[in-house]
Amino acid sequence: MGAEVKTFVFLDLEATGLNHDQPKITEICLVAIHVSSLENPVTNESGEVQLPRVMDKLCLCVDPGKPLTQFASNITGLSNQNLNNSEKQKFDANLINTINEFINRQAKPVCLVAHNGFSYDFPLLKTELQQQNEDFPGSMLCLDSLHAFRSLDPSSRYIKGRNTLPEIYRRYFGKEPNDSHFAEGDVLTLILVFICQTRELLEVPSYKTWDQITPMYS
Ligand code: DCM
Ligand code: MG
Repeated sequence: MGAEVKTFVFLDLEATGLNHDQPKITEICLVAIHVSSLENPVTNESGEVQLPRVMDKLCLCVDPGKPLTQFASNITGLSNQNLNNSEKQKFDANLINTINEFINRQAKPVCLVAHNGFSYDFPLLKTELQQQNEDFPGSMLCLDSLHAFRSLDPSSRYIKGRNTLPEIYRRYFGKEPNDSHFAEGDVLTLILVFICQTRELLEVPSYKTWDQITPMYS
């Protein structure tokens, strides 16, 4: 199913907390990359994989309209205070329009990719869309890179801390990722590790369609 995907839209959300907190989004980042760039990675003089030159990015901060947990605020650097001081807008019909326009500019079919996306980012995004009486097309593809990396690494499936984004990044690049828990930082880290294994990741059958995603809460 995934073989004909033309554009991968890497996605990360920051939010007020975890699933049981019924979180609201505080930041969203989408970075769209054509499959040709993923399949032909560029390396620097030291042989280290680089981000593709051609990337479309959409990164926005959002007023969640509810308190962040102290922990979420500590790790993301976002707070009700700094979001309010900058007069950020809520996750509203305009934002959904902006996201749709961004996705519609990409060569289709498009597949959304998020790390732990099936458990967190996609259900939360679906909840936010449905709260505005909106949704993505049910046929839109999505892929959870955590599931895909786990399928490449079945023996270590249940090792605690294995295949988290920072752990995979440290394994491939031998250093800490930049800007963890910033939506853009997490997306760029995801793209870099994805590029290291694109071919293998796209061979594991881990796609869902958007209509298979259940909202986190309603
Ligand atoms: N989050 C949390 N507690 C954690 C990890 C994450 O409350 N231990 C919430 C806040 C983050 C969001 O999940 O904004 C997304 O996580 P991440 O930054 O890993 O993408
Ligand atoms: Mg993040």
